[in-house]
Amino acid sequence: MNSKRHFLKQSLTTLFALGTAAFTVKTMAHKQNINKVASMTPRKPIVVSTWQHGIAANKAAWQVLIDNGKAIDAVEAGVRIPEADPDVMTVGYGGYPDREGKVTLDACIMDENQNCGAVAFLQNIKHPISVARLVMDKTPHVMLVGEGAQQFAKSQGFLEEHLLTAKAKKAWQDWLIESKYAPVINIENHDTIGMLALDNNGNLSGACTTSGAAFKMSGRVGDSPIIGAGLYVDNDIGAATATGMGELMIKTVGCHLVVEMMRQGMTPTQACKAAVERIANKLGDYKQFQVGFLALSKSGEYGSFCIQSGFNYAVTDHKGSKLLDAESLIKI
Ligand code: SD4
Repeated sequence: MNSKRHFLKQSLTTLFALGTAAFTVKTMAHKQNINKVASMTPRKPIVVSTWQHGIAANKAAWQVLIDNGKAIDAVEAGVRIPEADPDVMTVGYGGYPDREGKVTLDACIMDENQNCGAVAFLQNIKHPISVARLVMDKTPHVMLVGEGAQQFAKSQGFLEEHLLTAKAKKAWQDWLIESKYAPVINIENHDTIGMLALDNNGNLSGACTTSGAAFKMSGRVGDSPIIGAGLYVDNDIGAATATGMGELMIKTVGCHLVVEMMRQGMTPTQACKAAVERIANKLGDYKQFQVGFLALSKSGEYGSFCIQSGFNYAVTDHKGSKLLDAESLIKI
């Protein structure tokens, strides 16, 4: 073999060996992260959820968890509480309508086996999370929207109900006076519930449900029913959910990003912060909006981070329930 060819062959062999070594190291590091997470003694059961209404929602979820129930059943039971509460004006019954005066609901749910179900632009059905659960359990699909979602819900025994309360109607009528069509979400008019739970068997699940941005355009769907944007669960690593201006979460596939950051070894808080920073670095207009991420790891560690101060979340475990303020990018 002439020396040029010999040199080339040797270089290629070396390069291949280096590449293989790098890949092996990376794969090992990745496996170690999974093992690290899996080998910690999980603080379980535990349930976390967004905003103050999370306290009442966690209570219902906790009941399922301490009865040795599954995380997927806990999160469904939990978020049904604000869905049915007319005083929670950002979720389910009593939620703010769109600019046409219609309450349109988005929800999704995900279990420990990567099964998931979602509904979007669903009208006149009080518990979108339970419809999402049935989409997951009983159909070959992940998401049903609008009329189709409603028909499916009715076929499963859900009743058509009027969801626009007098209070929400009044708010809409007041809004109509100026009819500012900019889909601005600020800290006052959004309060989606996203809930994550770790059960006694060490399994994670999550649920997210909302009436979306108040006075949104008709047909607008936010991040909350979109797996990866408003919710994501990977039972090897952790789970994340989001609240706030859904468009920002969709553009960055925010919750999937949070879980992937945890896979790389970040704590839940660090991962939520990294996702908020991604939004800040990529999307110029982020400052006028609120976004909050909440994450729970396989070991029961939780954390949160948001753009504006004012986002809080509820944590319930054996020590009781508490409401915590998330750290924020913009401090006031
Ligand atoms: C949305 N993310 O529809 C939802 C709104 C929200 O707290 O989170 N409210 O964009």
